[in-house]
Amino acid sequence: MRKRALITGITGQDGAYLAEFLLQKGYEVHGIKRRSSLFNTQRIDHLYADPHETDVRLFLHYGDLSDSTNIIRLIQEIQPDEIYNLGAQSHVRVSFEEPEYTAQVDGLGTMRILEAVRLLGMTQKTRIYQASTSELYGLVQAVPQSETTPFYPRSPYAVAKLYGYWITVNYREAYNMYAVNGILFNHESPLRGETFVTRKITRAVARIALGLQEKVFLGNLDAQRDWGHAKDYVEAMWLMLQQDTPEDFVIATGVTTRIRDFVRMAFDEVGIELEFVGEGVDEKAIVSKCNNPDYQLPIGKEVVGIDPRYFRPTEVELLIGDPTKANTKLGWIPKYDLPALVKEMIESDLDIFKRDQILEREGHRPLNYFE
Ligand code: NDP
Ligand code: GDR
Repeated sequence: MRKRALITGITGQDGAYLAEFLLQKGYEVHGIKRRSSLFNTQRIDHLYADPHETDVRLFLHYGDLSDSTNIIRLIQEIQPDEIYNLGAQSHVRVSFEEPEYTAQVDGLGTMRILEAVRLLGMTQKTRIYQASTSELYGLVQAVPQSETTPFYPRSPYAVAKLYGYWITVNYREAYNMYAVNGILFNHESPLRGETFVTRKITRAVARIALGLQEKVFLGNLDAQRDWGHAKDYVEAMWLMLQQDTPEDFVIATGVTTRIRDFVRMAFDEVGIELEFVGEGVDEKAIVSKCNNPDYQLPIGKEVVGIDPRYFRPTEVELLIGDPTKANTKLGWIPKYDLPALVKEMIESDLDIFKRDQILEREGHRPLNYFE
């Protein structure tokens, strides 16, 4: 029998990579998408086949994690063997602006999935993956952070995810369910949302190099993140649901990098060397060398500035994960390192914005224009 998976958040970065991964493994994949006034399935359109064709294995359903009745009905109809709960208001900065909604979806939404499986009598049939996060560690207690490091969340997002983490553990213990937390550290890709820092940087570097944008404004350049590739991380999610006993795992690379150094690496990728000058909100980055004749940026040109709007009321300064348990028990070893990730993201954004450059030259409004 073909396995059936249900993915919440299938239209997001991880949902898209996971759907592709599971389809390749032969699964029938069901995804929940939100109703939106515009199409929101761009990341999975290449996987979607006309429902009238034969051997269709990807199905999309309208739904929302804030709607219990919808969640219960979908789980009942689909009867999934595996549920991947990836749906979330996933932006940490935004969670300070929308704390209640974030708690509804990221916290209670997790409980809705677990409770639906319990109410429907499916506790021994359906395995559940909960998208937990390194944001749970928050204020540094110890490094590197492992499955036993204490949590100290630093944002409404992290507090909501803390509830999601513990309600998953509780349902596992109370009802003998196969429900696990993947404590995933930051993972990025060309499909990363445009307002997360890595993608914001790679988009800006591509646009600056192509002469479509003057400079980019960022927030805290001193924060350190353990960045991996989303493609590697969705494999770990699947592995976590294939074990004999349900357990929680940290998924990370074990290498941490400052935001400032990610900026430097991204500009390096297009042959532009930077020098950072000034301190705090007065810090900026200027071009110190331009080795690429295609991108004519003058020495001394300011390409990065600081905008305090991007600072967070409480920040997570240092994340560095210890993936030993995943390495040994799951046999999970990431294939990408940070330089390969940066290269792939820059190449993809250059490709996107070269198309915009052509449109602009021909007097049309670029398709991807927004800051
Ligand atoms: P994205 O922001 O790219 O995707 C989030 C998904 O959730 C989108 O499909 C979004 O739909 C959907 N969603 C948002 N609100 C709701 C709602 N109310 N009901 C149902 N679905 C909703 O996140 P990622 O793919 O990067 O992350 C996936 C999960 O993993 C998230 O839970 C995130 O918090 C968590 N996580 C991510 C990490 C990372 O580094 N990427 C690290 C650790 C954890 P729409 O497309 O319509 O907005
Ligand atoms: P994060 O990712 O908060 O770690 O959450 P994000 O890329 O938003 O921020 C990383 C760090 O960069 C600093 N920063 C900026 N961030 C943004 N977004 N924009 C800026 O201009 C900017 N300048 C500096 C931030 O202050 C922060 O320190 C991500 C999300 O995917 C979560 O859903 C997930 O749980 C965690 O990763 C692990």
